Amino acid sequence: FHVNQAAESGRRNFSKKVDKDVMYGTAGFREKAEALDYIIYRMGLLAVLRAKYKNAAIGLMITASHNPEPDNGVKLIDPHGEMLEVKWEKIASALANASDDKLEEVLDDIVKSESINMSREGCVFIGQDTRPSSPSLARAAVAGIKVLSGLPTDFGVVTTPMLHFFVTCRNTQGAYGEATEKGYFTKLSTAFNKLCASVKLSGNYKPHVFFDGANGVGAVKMKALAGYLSENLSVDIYNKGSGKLNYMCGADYVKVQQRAPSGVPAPPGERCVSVDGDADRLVYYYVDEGSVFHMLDGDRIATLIAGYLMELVHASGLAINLGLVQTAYANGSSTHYIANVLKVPVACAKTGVKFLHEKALEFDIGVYFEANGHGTVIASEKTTRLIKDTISKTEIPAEQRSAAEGLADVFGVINQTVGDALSDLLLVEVVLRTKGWSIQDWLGTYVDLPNRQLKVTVKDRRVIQTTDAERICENPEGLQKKIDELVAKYERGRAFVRPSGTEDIVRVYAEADSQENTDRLAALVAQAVY
Ligand code: NG1
Ligand code: ZN
Repeated sequence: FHVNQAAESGRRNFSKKVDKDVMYGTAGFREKAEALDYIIYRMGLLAVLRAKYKNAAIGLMITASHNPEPDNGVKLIDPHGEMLEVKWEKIASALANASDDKLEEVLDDIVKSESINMSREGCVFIGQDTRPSSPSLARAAVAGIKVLSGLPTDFGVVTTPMLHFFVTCRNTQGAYGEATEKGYFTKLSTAFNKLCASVKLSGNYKPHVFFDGANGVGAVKMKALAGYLSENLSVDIYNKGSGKLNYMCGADYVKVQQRAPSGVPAPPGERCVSVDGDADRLVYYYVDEGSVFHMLDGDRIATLIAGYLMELVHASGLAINLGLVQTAYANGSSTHYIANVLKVPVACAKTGVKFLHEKALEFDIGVYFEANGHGTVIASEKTTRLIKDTISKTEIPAEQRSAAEGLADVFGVINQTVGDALSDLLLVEVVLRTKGWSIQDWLGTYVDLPNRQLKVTVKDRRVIQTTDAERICENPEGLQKKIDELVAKYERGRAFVRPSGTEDIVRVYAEADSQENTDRLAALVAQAVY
């Protein structure tokens, strides 16, 4: 099956340099770029095996998202644009950690235990971000794909969500769109332009945004997309790539530092937006006349979109159950606003896009966002069909039809396969335009509760075990009782602890009525963890 050739070529050209075990986590593998070539070669092999196993195209994305420029990473994309199945995450780790001598044996094991039909086509779509290390790592992936006689298609520099889109298009025989850059831009912009045409400019909305591209692929692709948007949105792009990737800019910097990025003029009161290094996350913000920074993060985006969708669903008269999924990190005020003002059901999921996505599938239309700005909207097949059928009916009232058309266009703009900064940006702009809102109007919908995150280093973070979407701590015994006692002392208090999935620490989150109280509560909970 060429498995011996794959092992031989691995030994010769991509020998394993690192002894330390690596793990395929929520973001795939992420390491210093120099330590990655053998891992990516092996992921090329695995992608072919997965493609043959699924009898479908698989994606292989080379990126380290918001991490610093010297890092890089790789993640695989499943046939419908989902993240790799959990069982195969373990297989991926085992393959990456095998010694050169054991490579053939491990590959053979995978083929046998998964009963892979090796005569099938192994189609793999490859994408990369703008890191200097990405091209050579992409070549390692191609080498791995070819040695198992897979079929690589290299899309070059693309955003992570674009690659998810291409994979989905290919595996649905074009039903989701055309698996090309032009197909992607055309799908998003056609729906966006149609939605814009249906609402006149009004109120405080100005169709202009300052865009921080994090010196990465987001800047490149926004520039191309802007050409499709005609008069409906003008975008001033900054951090286009002359500076270091993600350095003092980008969505993660803005969210974590709670400040505007360098390199963007951000005039007082103007709407600004930052994306991360692979353009799957975005946050909005502005700086006011008094130089105070105001952020509109994933929670805000989620509430804005969910509210808009709820209005469309009501106006369409369709029986669609719409819900919003957050994590425990969502600000308590946002949850309160969604549930009690917008009257949209809210569910809570464990941290990690995979879990939010899974939970969102329980609704006919599910909106999900992490506070850091990663999220999207998904519709069930049944709902998509219902919307389509409604539009084609002749006897329904015009208002209902136009709402149904609005819903259909929302799903043209949104990238259902995964959180997508460019597509999310277009949808946010549509909603603001429809409501005639400035960014200040948007911020005015509710007031965030003061909140604090702390990191606590412990000997073994796995000792901390949680339940109820990470909101309750089951182990060590007695810790939850202590947290409850502390929380009870604070007005609007809430706190939880959980082990991080990406760092060797325990995270503490707290919120309360004032920043002072919040900081005190967070510190006391952190002490209780020790
Ligand atoms: P961990 O380290 O498990 O808290 C962090 C983020 C997640 C997500 C992952 C990347 C927080 C609190 N956590 O996870 O939202 O972005 O990294 O997959 O922001
Ligand atoms: Zn990212």
